[in-house]
Amino acid sequence: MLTRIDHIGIACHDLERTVEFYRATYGFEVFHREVNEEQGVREAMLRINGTDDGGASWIQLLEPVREDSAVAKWLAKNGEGVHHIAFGTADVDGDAQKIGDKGVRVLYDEPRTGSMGSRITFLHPKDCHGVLTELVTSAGAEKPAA
Ligand code: CMX
Ligand code: CO
Repeated sequence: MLTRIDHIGIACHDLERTVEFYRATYGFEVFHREVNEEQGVREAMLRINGTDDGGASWIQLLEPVREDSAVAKWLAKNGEGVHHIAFGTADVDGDAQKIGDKGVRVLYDEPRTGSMGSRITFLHPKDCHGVLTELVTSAGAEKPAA
């Protein structure tokens, strides 16, 4: 069961300048940074609020580290902006299976590694009314779905 908006992924050309905008404008601080080589991104996670399923909602700022990455390709076509949304679940495997059974293309056979040791998969934007949609189970403890 999807129980929160886990994050909104925002593609940018310059991670440090974008981090500074979010800090100076809204007061959001960086909680975590990492490079995800598999996804081809350098990212900063800004923690916005906790959620009642035991997780949290984040802004994920993304700068490509490779020209052949999904984010680099998207930036070249669209410029900076909202790249994807992510829903949080305690069971990414089960939810991906259920959503795939409805005819929505799930991009990975098995979830891959996302921010902070989470497990992630993606739904094809063309099957989701134009929205690239991620499903994520965080590495931290979450309350089991009621
Ligand atoms: N949102 C909405 N539509 C998108 C999109 C996005 N982020 N990315 C691509 N599309 C659309 C394109 O506009 C294009 O539409 P048209 O055919 O109408 O022009 C179509 O999807 C195909 O796009 P493309 O540019 O040819 O790109 P690809 O098919 O090579 O890749 C996708 C698209 C979704 C398969 C690829 O971006 C992907 O695998 N994404 C998942 C991984 C990812 O995004 N990682 C970065 C984030 C990591 C993280 O969150 O941790
Ligand atoms: Co994401």
